Amino acid sequence: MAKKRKILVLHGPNLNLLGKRQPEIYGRLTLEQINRRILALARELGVEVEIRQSNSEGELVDWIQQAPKKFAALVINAAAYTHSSVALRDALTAAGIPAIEVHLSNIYKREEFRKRSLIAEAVVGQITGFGVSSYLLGLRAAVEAL
Ligand code: CA2
Repeated sequence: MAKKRKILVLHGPNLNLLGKRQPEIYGRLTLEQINRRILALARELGVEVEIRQSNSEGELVDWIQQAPKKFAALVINAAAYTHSSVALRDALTAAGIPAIEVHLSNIYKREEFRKRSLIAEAVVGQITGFGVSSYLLGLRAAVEAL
């Protein structure tokens, strides 16, 4: 598939633990189940999606830097790095392709430190608080941005 129909979905640190702990905040779906839903929607929308997860800030930065070569847009749940990472923000700005920020929980209804997203100014927009639907809405927004 041509690059213009390819979208990269990135999951940040600890999201590999989904479904095992804190279901009251993050829901009961595992990351694999979330990924299956994303891939099913991608098929419906006629786009190709590649999904990656990393606990490492540097690896996420590398993937974002390389993204424009292969992908037309990206969807990112930067998890805890949302609130701390100037490196991710700079990488998203430099990449120059549309990025959609997503969160399972509503980061504005939680602890004070979660209310600040350092990447927010580097993305097209943010979808927060809709569980797995945040990713699905994020994918739809990324397709709109293509
Ligand atoms: O709501 C979201 O999607 C978050 O990005 C999730 C991050 C959190 O740091 C952000 O503030 C909001 C945490 C992901 C870790 O998920 C876990 C899942 C199960 C058990 C422990 C952590």
